[in-house]
Amino acid sequence: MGQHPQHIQEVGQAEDDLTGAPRFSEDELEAGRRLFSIPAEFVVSAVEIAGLPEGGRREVAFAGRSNVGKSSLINALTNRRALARTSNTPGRTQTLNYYRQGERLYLVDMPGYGYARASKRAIRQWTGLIFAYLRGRAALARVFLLIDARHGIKDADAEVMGVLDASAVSYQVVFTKADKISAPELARLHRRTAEALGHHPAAHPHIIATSARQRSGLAELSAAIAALAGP
Ligand SMILES: Nc1nc2c(ncn2[C@@H]2O[C@H](COP(=O)(O)OP(=O)(O)OP(=O)(O)O)[C@@H](O)[C@H]2O)c(=O)[nH]1
Ligand SMILES: [Mg+2]
Repeated sequence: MGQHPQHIQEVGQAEDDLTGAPRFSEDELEAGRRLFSIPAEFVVSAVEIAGLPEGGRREVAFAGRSNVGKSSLINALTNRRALARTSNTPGRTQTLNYYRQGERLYLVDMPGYGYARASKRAIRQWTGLIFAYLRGRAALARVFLLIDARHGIKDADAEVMGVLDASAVSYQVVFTKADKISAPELARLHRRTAEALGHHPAAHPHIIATSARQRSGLAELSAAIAALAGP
């Protein structure tokens, strides 16, 4: 089944918690608070890989289907209402947007995938950019793969997971819009998704459930990001 004991134990720990959030120590949570107490700053919007910043910082990217809540989650994490542009209309973010967070880290807001109503040319351009970035960015410490809590993993997500597995890029699932479903539904989704992740070698076994609207799960996600930024 591809599930090793450590995986089962970690998932089991999180299952008691209705948010599905992994448990972090007080020190880890404090590191998260400290990192995000520094104001984030916009750096660049890149339309091609050649336009990405160089210079030794690590980065974490927020990937997911169109409209899943990537930009909203970045705003919630950084405590800014409109650092990243959000919209009801899918396809809002069309470039790789870099935000400096503290001394060592970039947050990267990505265009959404799986949005069928854009022009063929636009879809080709975004998809090319997304996949080239995910496959080949050495500075990328982890991809946070955002999954809408109402929908779970869709085909377009599974395709991206396959690419990340094949490229050995570490990724972690983050549920968004947890405010839209009940606690038992969230617990069920968590179990089902954790089981699916057991088949994906590059997937982190912990899932973090968030709501940008209710500001839930942000402390845990901040702690996970701070751990990647290093001391
Ligand atoms: N209920 C609820 N709605 C949310 C939440 N996060 C985002 N939304 C809504 O979802 C819609 C899309 O949010 P965005 O943050 O723009 O989504 P995105 O993934 O950046 O979308 P693209 O850039 O188009 O790929 C907006 O109408 C948000 O208000 C949440 O936690 N709860
Ligand atoms: Mg966006």
